[in-house]
Amino acid sequence: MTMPAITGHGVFTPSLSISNDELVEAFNAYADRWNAENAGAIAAGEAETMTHSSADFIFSASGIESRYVLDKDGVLDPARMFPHLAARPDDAPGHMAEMAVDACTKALDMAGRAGAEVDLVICAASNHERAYPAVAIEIQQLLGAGGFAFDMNVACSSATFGIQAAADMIRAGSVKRALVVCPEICSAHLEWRDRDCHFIFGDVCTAVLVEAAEEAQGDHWKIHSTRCATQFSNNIRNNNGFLRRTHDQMEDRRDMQFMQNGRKVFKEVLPMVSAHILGHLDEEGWQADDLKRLWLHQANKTMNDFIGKKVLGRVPEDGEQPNILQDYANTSSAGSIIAFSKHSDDMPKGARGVICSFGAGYSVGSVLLERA
Ligand code: CO8
Repeated sequence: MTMPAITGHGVFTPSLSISNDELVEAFNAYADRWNAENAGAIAAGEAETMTHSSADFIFSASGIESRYVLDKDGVLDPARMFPHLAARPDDAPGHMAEMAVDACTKALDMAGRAGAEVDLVICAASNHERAYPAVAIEIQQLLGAGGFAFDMNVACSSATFGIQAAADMIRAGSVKRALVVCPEICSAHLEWRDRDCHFIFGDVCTAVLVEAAEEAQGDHWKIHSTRCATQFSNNIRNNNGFLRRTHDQMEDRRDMQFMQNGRKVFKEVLPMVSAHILGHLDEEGWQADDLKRLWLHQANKTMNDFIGKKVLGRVPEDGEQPNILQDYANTSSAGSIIAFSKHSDDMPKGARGVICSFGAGYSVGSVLLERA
């Protein structure tokens, strides 16, 4: 059977970033304004004082130091706390398509391929700019790709689920060359006015090119096997579907943005992920010792430390389980692919590793790779 491979990868990183200190300064200014505006209700016991955020808390609870964003001014304006990202007119490329073309072009260049040689584009992300036409079809057109394209959404696991879909189609012979692209504009569905989560997310786009290993024109990563799993949970949820209207008032729109019960997610997802990776290795006859690198979903450093230790049976050595969340924060589906893209080129031929994403759904996806 055809062995699929990742032959190119690329990351689009926005030019703007927000440090924890900048973020906390804006949040605290917003909280002070809110407390002043609601002083009467607070005094009457009808509202609670909004508490300040803290850069020390953010770093110690998550490992995040900074995040990239498409717009900084709107997020840091205490009177707004939301990015300036106007919907694009119908005759202009969308924000997601623009980021995607940048990341895809990098992936194609690495693989020595042109857009016209691609016959499948999967735009896999945790939120899409519009319902239809599929963003993936716009990306297909901008790249001059053929074949077909579609959007998919499995929240943080979108990239690995997309890679499984692409790899399966290449094995089956229904496509020759697929781009799995993950444009994540998390800043536009994050509530920057909520102290519990305002620090978690950032914007980015990743892309991987998947084709038959025998077609690779240079170094590549054989996709030995993929494994996806889901289990319903409301602990990470966004209700912004087409049955809902968007309001400007915080009360009305809050559940139409990212909501989570972070503690529960932490507790419930950790055992699910380590068991998933160990089960996948076992099925393929791989040992944990075979893994030279773990490119994990980038949500929380403590979470990744735990998973790495559980899978390897020891504390991972420096570089074995690279984190990028200190610079990028949680970028949903893109996180594990950024880690892979930035921390894989040094590995020798024959080295093995696993990409693993996990998140809302719950969902977990793993991809077993070997350098070739
Ligand atoms: N500053 C200061 N103190 C704070 C702050 C803050 N900003 N926030 C909370 N605190 C305080 C709380 O008030 C609390 O104080 P007290 O104990 O006195 O009540 C204390 O800190 C502890 O609060 P928490 O229990 O909330 O804090 P944790 O230590 O649990 O850390 C985390 C919170 C970081 C959220 C942690 O629970 C976590 O990382 N959980 C896992 C989360 C996770 O993996 N989620 C995955 C979501 S991503 C996903 O699936 C994709 C979704 C789609 C993308 C969405 C894009 C927008």
